[in-house]
Amino acid sequence: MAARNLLVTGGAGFIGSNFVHHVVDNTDDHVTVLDKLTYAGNLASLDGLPSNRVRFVQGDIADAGLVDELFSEADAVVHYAAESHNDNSLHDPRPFLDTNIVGTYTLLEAARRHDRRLHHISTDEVYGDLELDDPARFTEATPYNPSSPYSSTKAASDLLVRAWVRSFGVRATISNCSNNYGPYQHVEKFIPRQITNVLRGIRPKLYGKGENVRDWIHADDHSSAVLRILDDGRIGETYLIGADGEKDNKAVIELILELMGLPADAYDHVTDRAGHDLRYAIDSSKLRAELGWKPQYGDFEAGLAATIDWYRKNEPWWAPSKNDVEAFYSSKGQ
Ligand code: NAD
Ligand code: TDX
Repeated sequence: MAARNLLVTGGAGFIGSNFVHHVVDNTDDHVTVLDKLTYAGNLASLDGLPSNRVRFVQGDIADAGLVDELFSEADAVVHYAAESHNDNSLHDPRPFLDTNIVGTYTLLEAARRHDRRLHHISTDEVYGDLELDDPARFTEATPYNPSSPYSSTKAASDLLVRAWVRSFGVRATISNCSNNYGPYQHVEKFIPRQITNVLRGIRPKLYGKGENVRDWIHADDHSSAVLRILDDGRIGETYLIGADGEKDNKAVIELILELMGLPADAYDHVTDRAGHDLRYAIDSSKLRAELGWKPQYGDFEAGLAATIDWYRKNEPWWAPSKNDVEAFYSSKGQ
């Protein structure tokens, strides 16, 4: 395939920056990152990438003029930018509406004007949650039933994409992925919070009883799936991305403690999240059968050990956010 100019929104965030590294390592494509650098964006996540392949533009996806200019220069757009943290959405939902809904609308209008291929990144949380003892997993046919302000704005953005495909012929695809882990994840999120707590001598914090199940996938596997969909996905289709990684939160916190050389019970139970989704689980058969994708990081324990190692070696990357994040959580008894 000829080298493309990709516009990647949210490319200074966790999954977006992993995708930019993946593109540079696995294709000849050039990348322009459009990122507002909110508290969640970190330019250091793009350190070491070649300047003749990756360009950074600071800006808001809801800035129609800037978006218009960048779309005119791009062959295809991969849209990661979002307000992404459920706990923040319970505290202050407004930025979630502005970025996840109005921002996505702004990109869709530009895709329509410039007739550009757009891939929209979304989450399994749009489907709500499953019971712990339910053998079912989410599929592309599962009805939308989001629980939190975050997941409801992601659901809204998915529905806007579908409407712009059907009404205006925009060439878009959607993927809904399960919980990602790996390097460059903000310390507000579950796994990096616990790893950096241990590194700081703070006890890890488990919400409620910790029975909630998440379906973990390495961020690099998410990236390879997105590239497959961008290359060969059918326009207008939704693909679920997952790697059969279901684990309850208690098991994950115990594994982190063991891998870091501490007793498995050296953590605190704290106030549960309001409306806390019980279980997510993805059936990714469609993506695997149609596009021949499969995950490379089959061993969660090995992937987690490598992630712990990354946080050990990259304290300057995460240290500036750590105190503010812990102050926010402790103000809520978490
Ligand atoms: P993140 O919070 O780490 O990164 C989001 C990035 O978007 C940041 O760099 C931020 O500066 C940027 N951004 C926010 N508002 C912006 C705006 N208005 N204009 C331009 N840039 C803006 O999030 P993440 O965990 O990397 O998630 C990326 C995407 O993947 C999101 O769409 C999220 O819904 C989706 N997703 C995440 C997960 C997960 O496990 N983290 C799972 C499935 C889907
Ligand atoms: O300190 C904590 N203790 C704890 O028990 C934190 C921060 C979280 N938790 C629990 C809540 C969840 O059950 O761990 C689980 C994972 O929490 P998060 O990392 O906040 O992720 P989650 O709410 O599951 O959402 C994530 O996956 C789907 C991403 O943040 C979303 O952007 C994505 O859409």
